[in-house]
Amino acid sequence: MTLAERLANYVVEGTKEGLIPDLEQALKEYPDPLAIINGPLMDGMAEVGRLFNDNQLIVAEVLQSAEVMKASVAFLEPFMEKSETSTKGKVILATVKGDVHDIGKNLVDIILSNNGYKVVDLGIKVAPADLIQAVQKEKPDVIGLSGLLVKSAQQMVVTAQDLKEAGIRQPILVGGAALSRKFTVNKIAPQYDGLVLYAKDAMEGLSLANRLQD
Ligand code: B1M
Repeated sequence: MTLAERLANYVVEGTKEGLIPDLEQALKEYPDPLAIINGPLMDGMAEVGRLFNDNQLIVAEVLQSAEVMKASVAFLEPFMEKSETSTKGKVILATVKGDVHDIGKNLVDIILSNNGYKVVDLGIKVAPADLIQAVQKEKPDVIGLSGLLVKSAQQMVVTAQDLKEAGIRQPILVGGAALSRKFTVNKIAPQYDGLVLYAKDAMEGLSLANRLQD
């Protein structure tokens, strides 16, 4: 197996045996740590999603794959580029109500934190009322919402409505597998008085946040 195949395979098999030496090797071969995550590790996750969908994996096995992904990101994080600039702005991050998926959100946290943002991570399954309370307390420049389930996309519509009703106007950045730019523009944005922006990945999330601060 090639290095890329082995890295994807750790995620698919949910095993960490040999993972760290291969990640060390990948750091020498790939342009940057994010290329390792977005490349072979995400390929592995896509395969896990496909197998799970096909009933060839059970939740417990997917959880092991998630552990491998998390361990890889934790190992690679210190090697990621960090900006020297002081805080560019504050971002509140949350996985929406009813959704436990947090690997993408945590990646957004790392990328934003490494690039000068103060991130307040509210965690998973965050109900609109808790989000509103945190926004009122923390007064962030951007509100970041993540969600991977189809029902999470709908939950983002509800969350945007609730934020609006609470008089909140800060820009909302949304991301996650079940979302699309079209859904964001047609379904979420009309429910909110401020800007609603869609990011397909963590790096796009960073560039959108940067544009908002300019
Ligand atoms: Co879940 N799961 N899962 N799962 N899981 C999916 C999402 C699914 C597509 C798998 C499938 O069936 N093919 C499917 C959703 C189906 C649907 O709604 N249409 C699914 C399901 C069904 C479920 C359960 C319902 C299963 C069950 O219990 N029967 C259950 C849901 C529980 C709940 O949430 N209430 C469940 C549970 C789990 C685990 C706990 C086992 C585990 C999550 C562990 C964890 O996160 N701590 C898990 C996993 C790992 C997956 C898959 C395989 C991988 C997700 C992942 O971590 N990807 C996933 C299939 C897939 O996506 N291929 C699947 C890697 C991660 C880096 O990508 O989060 O998409 P992602 O983030 C990307 C972008 O989306 C974006 O940036 C990242 C890349 O840079 N992004 C943002 C994300 N958030 C952003 C926010 C931003 C900006 C960009 O700004 C704020």
